Amino acid sequence: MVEGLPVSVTVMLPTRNEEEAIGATLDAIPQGWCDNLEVLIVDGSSTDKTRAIALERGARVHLEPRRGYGRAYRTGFVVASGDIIVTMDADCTYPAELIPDLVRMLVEQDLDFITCDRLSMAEEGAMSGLHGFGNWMLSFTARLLFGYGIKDSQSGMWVFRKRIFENEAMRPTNDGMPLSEEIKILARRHLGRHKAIEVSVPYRPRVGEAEIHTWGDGWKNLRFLYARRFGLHRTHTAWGPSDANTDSADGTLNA
Ligand SMILES: Nc1nc2c(ncn2[C@@H]2O[C@H](COP(=O)(O)OP(=O)(O)OP(=O)(O)O)[C@@H](O)[C@H]2O)c(=O)[nH]1
Ligand SMILES: [Mg+2]
Repeated sequence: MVEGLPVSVTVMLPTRNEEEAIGATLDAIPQGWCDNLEVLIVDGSSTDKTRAIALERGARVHLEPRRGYGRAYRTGFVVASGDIIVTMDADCTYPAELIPDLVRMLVEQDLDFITCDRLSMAEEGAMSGLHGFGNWMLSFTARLLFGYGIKDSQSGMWVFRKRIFENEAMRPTNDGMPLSEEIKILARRHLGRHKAIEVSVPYRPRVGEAEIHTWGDGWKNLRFLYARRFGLHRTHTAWGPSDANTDSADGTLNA
């Protein structure tokens, strides 16, 4: 446990219908270890109780009705108030208890970006054989195409400084699941392997049902790697929130 790190941190979770897991995920986030901690849900118009449960627990909720995992992050990265951003899924899979240690590592080692590898320490049942193979395949392809040596290209837990996006080339372009591999590729390319590192963390079985479409998402991720490598990727929506988005922080959101 770390005491009083002099930093402001936003822990950000994209959510879409996670009522079974969001409460436990939020409860697992340690409190009181840094100057300022914002817990931010970027919700993609959940039709269940996700937003209500998050508000009940004091989290900030930003509503991003445009669909997509990447879309949620491309909004959240701009509206987050912290200087350091930590991301995780809202499904109890990532080790929230390690957040203070990871932030301390970022600060003390003067890093810009940490991505958390799940493949080395995944717990029994955390990843099906098919997902494990898909992850390996995508990570292998990413290593082959980009040579940046990331073990787990699909991990959704990153710890980084918000200011990395002041360089527009660092801003991920993909609105879907491929944003996850894209942000790591950009980090290694623009920040370098001394400032952008990978550490291994435990990974646990999911709580609640996933919306992931194994074959569809796997194919999109693979296709994106080639598109990004050969400059054929396109941005479909602009960086940052749209004016129509609502947020509990400014009182515009009605749960
Ligand atoms: N805002 C928003 N969040 C989303 C959307 N799609 C997925 N999410 C969230 O993004 C996170 C990652 O999605 P998951 O379904 O866990 O995907 P995954 O981790 O690849 O799949 P599992 O291994 O089965 O957990 C979860 O917290 C989802 O609730 C979306 O369209 N909008
Ligand atoms: Mg997940």
